[in-house]
Amino acid sequence: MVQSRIKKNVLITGATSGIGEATAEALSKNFNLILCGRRENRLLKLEKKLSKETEVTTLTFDIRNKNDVSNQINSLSDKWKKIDILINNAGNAHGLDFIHEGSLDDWDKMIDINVKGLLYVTNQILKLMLKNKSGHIINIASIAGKEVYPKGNVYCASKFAVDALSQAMRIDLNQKNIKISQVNPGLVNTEFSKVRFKNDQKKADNVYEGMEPLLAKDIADVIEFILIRPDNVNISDITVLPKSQASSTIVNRKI
Ligand code: 8X3
Repeated sequence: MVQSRIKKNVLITGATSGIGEATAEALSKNFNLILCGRRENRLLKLEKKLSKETEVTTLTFDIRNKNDVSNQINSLSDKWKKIDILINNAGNAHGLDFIHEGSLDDWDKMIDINVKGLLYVTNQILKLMLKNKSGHIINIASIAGKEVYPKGNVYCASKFAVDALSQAMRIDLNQKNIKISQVNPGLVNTEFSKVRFKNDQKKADNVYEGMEPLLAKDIADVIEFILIRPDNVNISDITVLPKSQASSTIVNRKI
């Protein structure tokens, strides 16, 4: 008889849409899920759907609020506090403007969510992983964390920070049996551009015009691949682009 293995617990931030939601779906066969996000109704809907596949719980919080991050994660039962995997997915772009024309509010949001929020969550989860003496963190960065592009300034800076933090975590946690991986998506058709352009659907559509972008599921599949490697293997840093994208700015568009 094949012995059923105990499923690992995965906590996903930004699970209510895009790459986070697709990752929750992809992992629902073989992992238990802690779905985190700001939009409770979406979390509950996803919980209901994926509960047919696996054990699911949800935490509603905004990663910008360090007290909420700490209170919510600490509210988990002991069973769920054995977090084997953290997927730091929550992140956004706000605006696409020259550095001399950017909005301070947009800059605050990107740094608060993409950098500080990731740190608040990681800080809490690492306490649990260190107690358990094992763990795996996957940071979702971006090609924007590898190359700066015109008007990308602060968004790129926030993703360069994630890149630095992934490297730093890998170094500082090297002796702690905690793996750190990073995935850098290129153009993915999610709510990303709609948020960046403040619900201007036309501007958002232009980003993907004449080319075939990645789907959230394409990134979710890569995340799953990283997670199911043998324990001794770490995919440390991987950039995933659509076929038609050569760099942040070079895209083969059929227009
Ligand atoms: C998303 C990729 O190139 O739109 O992080 O900034 S890009």
